[in-house]
Amino acid sequence: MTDLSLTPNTLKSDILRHLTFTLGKDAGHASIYDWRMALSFAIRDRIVEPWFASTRKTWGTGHKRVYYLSMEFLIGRLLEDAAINLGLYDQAAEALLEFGQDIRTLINDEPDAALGNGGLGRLAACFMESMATVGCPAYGYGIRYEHGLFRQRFEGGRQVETPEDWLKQAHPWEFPRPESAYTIGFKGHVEHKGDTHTWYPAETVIAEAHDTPVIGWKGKWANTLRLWAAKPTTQFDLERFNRGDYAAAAEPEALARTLSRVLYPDDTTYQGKELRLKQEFLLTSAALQDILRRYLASYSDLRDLPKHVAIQMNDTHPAIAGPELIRLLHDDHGMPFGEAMKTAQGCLGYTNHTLLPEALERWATFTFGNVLPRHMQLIEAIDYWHKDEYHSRPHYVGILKHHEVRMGELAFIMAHKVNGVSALHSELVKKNLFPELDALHPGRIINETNGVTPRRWLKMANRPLSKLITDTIGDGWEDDLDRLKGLEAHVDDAAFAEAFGAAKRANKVQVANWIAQDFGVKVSPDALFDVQVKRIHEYKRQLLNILETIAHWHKLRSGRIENPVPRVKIFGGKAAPGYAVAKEIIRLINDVAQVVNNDPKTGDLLKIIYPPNYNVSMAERLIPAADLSEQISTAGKEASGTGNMKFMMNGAPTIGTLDGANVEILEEVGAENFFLFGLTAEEVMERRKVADHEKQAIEGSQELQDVLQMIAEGRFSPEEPGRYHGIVHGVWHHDYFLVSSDFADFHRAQGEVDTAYADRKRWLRMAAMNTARSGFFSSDRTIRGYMKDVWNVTSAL
Ligand code: 26V
Repeated sequence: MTDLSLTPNTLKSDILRHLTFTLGKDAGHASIYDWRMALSFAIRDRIVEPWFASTRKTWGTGHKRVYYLSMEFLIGRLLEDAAINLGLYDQAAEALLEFGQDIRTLINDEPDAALGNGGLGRLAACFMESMATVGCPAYGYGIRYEHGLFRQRFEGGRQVETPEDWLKQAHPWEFPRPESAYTIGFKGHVEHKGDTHTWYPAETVIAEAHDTPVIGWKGKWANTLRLWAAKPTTQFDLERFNRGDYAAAAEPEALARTLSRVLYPDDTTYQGKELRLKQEFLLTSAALQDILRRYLASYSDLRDLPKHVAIQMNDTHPAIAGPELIRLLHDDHGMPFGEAMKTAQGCLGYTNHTLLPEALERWATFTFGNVLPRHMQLIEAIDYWHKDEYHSRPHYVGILKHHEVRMGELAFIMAHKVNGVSALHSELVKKNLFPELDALHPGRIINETNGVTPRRWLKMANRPLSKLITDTIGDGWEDDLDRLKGLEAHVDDAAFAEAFGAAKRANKVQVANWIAQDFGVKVSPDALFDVQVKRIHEYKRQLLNILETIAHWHKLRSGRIENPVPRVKIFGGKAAPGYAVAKEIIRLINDVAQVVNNDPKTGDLLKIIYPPNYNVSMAERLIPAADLSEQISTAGKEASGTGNMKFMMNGAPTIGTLDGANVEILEEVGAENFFLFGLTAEEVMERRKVADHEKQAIEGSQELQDVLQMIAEGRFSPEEPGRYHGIVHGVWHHDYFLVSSDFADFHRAQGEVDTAYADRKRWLRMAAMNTARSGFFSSDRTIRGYMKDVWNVTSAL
């Protein structure tokens, strides 16, 4: 075996070798980009061995494999994560120093791979890392979007989107696999002869694999993230080109590539666009063809597929996996339909990530039947089979309703396990989303509470705290996060508490410097850093947060607060480009920031910062510097949340509602370390029935009245006083998300935050308790849950 002993010297010579021979650059003339690529290749070389070893072992032992199908993998930067998991970070830093290079500069030069919208995509990325860490043999399957999530700028406070182009520079982590390519069909017609069904697609594209190795903690195991790029089946048309028709000659190529061109940026409303359906089928069909090819290389009886293959559908986006697997088994391999059903169900699991009705995928049967004619027939057959098998009353339960294909029902019926992503959410999936199907299939719906990888979100993102943790309880916590409990014994030790505070302060100083440099606002690192970062959505209630901020400002300026606690309110997040209300809220936050940040009366006591283009890297910067985690969604609406877990791990107490995983965070951390407010999910349902709940709530809170009045009068938009009439009117008359009803209690809870923060000893204890009790929220725990309850697979380590 090649000797990959990892001394700084070999790393150093490998960096130089790659700089010279891979990049063709001389050290004297190399740019930051060149050095970053050279370092990335040197690190990647060290991933390849464990990657091969893992793959060989899985083939050798015939271990069951997990296939995670997801339209989104929000992986962010990979260099630092890989270096840390391989234990190579310090050596790399040292080697680079000898070349006069700063490793941080190189790390920050890497584009942030934003192949996802938010929570669902980031969860998939955390799962990939955890599956590698716990030694679960797995492939992630996704799409290699040329353009990830758009970049966000602010112009006059308004969001402006520009295309993202992470692939403009070479991506050092992937291996193109042109030999792993599959034909994907669309449209056309189906011919039936007896029991044989043949689909003749009218359009075809090629899905070509690009593999990125995913290395687990300490490099003990590595899996593959396989992303598909769409390519034309018909090559460049030379004849047309020679005739001088240059545009037409390139047309098939351009059309095919459209399929993997861009990530859909709207995660709030489902739109029923043909291109999106094609993307979903591209991912799913390519994945399933790849899975069957791999299976048939070792086994021949397809009925045994569930013994060796577990396929997880990340939401309904790959739910076409059910019919596609049946098509492959039944149409292509001649398995009887009923047996194909059972086989597919044995393999498939479905995770639901949202209850919001507008985000549930429902395709018009017309669109669906046009794009995927054979799958449309199979869905009718599945629906019929299910009704027949379970004697369900047709008008109650079904996939097809009102000329639509309901992907949630399809995924449910095709899966042997369906899961929600937090305890509360899973109960609501049973009660509100699939009550009839749950009754027909008791036990199929289970819970797997989300988690996040502590390697990226604690070890890597928060070095000062990681060091303190290791100094206090030793190492080993990184892949056994329950050990953080060991910190509890120290929370009342003044020296430890101060060290905890010092770690937090170091992170805050970094953020304060960045804010000063990039946004020209001076903030004090001793102020309370209050952070709300996530996609902008009405249910997440950034509006509640900014309204309360205005109330606080109003109180401050009128001198009604004794010994005020200085606060920095930090917002971050993108709105879907077509989501007008969300964009209004962004503009309001920016307008309020303008006024507040320039108010000499309040000065350093209150600052509002909204850095544009929130992404994974910005999260890694902000979360370790947060004192307070804002998790204030209308109860019953946030499926889980995962940011909430990252803040907790990094020692930021939550101000939050009883929603999603907040419920479990509260349970773990204890009420004394959590700022709870707001209506419960049940109270929310009741409250909405009150005809004028908005009016009642607003009239019950002088503060809220004043705030709405100030906005309505144009206090924050003097050049256009009517700018926010829509928002104000919404709170008064169409407050579906109950901003008004929860305002007063939120305001009260924020006051308690101030009181707690002013008592330094109490605050540090709370903060440390949050870290100490966050072990449950490691995605290793989540993955082990899926392995046992859904996938029936063991660790290969
Ligand atoms: C929905 C749609 C609708 C159709 C078009 C494109 C598209 C893309 C993404 C989505 C995803 C919405 C669901 C989602 O992101 N849910 C979030 O999942 C997190 C991980 O489980 C969870 O923590 C968040 O609470 C939940 O909002």
